[in-house]
Amino acid sequence: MQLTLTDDRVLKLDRPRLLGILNLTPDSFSDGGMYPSAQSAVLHAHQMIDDGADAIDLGAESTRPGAARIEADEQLARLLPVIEQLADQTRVPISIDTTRVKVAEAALDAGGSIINDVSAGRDDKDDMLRLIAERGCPIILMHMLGEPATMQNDPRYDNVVADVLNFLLSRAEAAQQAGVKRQQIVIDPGIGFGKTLDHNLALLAGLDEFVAAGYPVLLGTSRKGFLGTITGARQPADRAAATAATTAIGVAAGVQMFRVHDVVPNRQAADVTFAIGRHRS
Ligand code: HH2
Repeated sequence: MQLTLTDDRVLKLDRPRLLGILNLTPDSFSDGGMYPSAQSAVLHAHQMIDDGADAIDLGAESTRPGAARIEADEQLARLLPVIEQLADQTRVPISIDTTRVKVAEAALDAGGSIINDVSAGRDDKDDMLRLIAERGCPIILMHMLGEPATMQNDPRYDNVVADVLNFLLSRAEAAQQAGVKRQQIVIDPGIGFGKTLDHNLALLAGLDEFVAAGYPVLLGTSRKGFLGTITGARQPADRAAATAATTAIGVAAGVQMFRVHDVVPNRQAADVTFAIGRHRS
C-alpha cells in the first residue's frame, strides 16, 4: 500500500508511519498556544522530523469537545506561512487537518499534500470530496458522532466497531463516487470523537476489523482523555507512554498510520512492535 502525494511523491505504507501533530491553535487540549509564531512552529516540525516523524499534520482549528469554530480565513492566516516554509525546507509530506474546502484548497496550493478531514467530507458537503478528486491527493476520513460542541453528550452505538466501520465505508464510497481513487483513502475510527471510555477501548480492541476492510488505517489516540482516565495522568503531556501502548496495539493489528504529539516514544513502540510482527509472520 502507498499514498500518492500531489507531485508524484509517494508515502509507502510498508512500515508504520507517524504523523507528527502541530496545532497552530490557541486552544488545543494539549499543545494549544505552544507555537505562537510561524518560526516556532517550523522549528517544532523539524524537531519531530529529526525524531522520526514521516509526515507533519498541521491544524488550525481545535476539535476538542466544546471548541469554538474558526473561520477559514483565520485558519489560513495561521497555516499558510508554516506550510510555505516547511514545503520549502523539507520533502516530508504535510497533512492539513481541516474540514473546510477553502482551507484545503489554499493549503494544497501552498505545498500541503494530504487532507485530514475529521468530518469525513461532510462539513463542506461534497465540495471537499470533489476537490480531493480534482487534485488526486490522499484524504483521511475520520468518524465523529455529532459535532465537537456536543459529541461527548451521552454517545450511544448498537455495536461501536460495526457502526463506526460502516460509517467509514459509506464515506469512502461517497468519496469514490465523487471521483477519489480508492487507494488514496485512509480511514480513522476517530478515538475520542463522540465515544465513552468503553467505546474507545472496544475500537482499539477491534482495530483488526478496520484493517481487514482494505483501506489504510490511521489511529489518533495521542494524549487523549481516556488515557488519563485509565492511568490517572491528569496532564496530557504526561500521557506519552500511555499513547505508545496504543501505538503498539495498533501496529500489532496492522494499522499503518499514527497521529502523535510525542514522536520518540511512539517511533520506538511502533518500530519494536513491527519488528516482532515481521518475525512472527
Ligand atoms: N484527533 C484530533 C484532531 N485531529 N485527526 C484524525 N484523523 N484523527 C484524530 O484522532 C484526530 C484528528 C484531536 O487531537 P488534537 O489535535 O491533539 O487536539 P485539538 O483537536 O484540541 O487540536
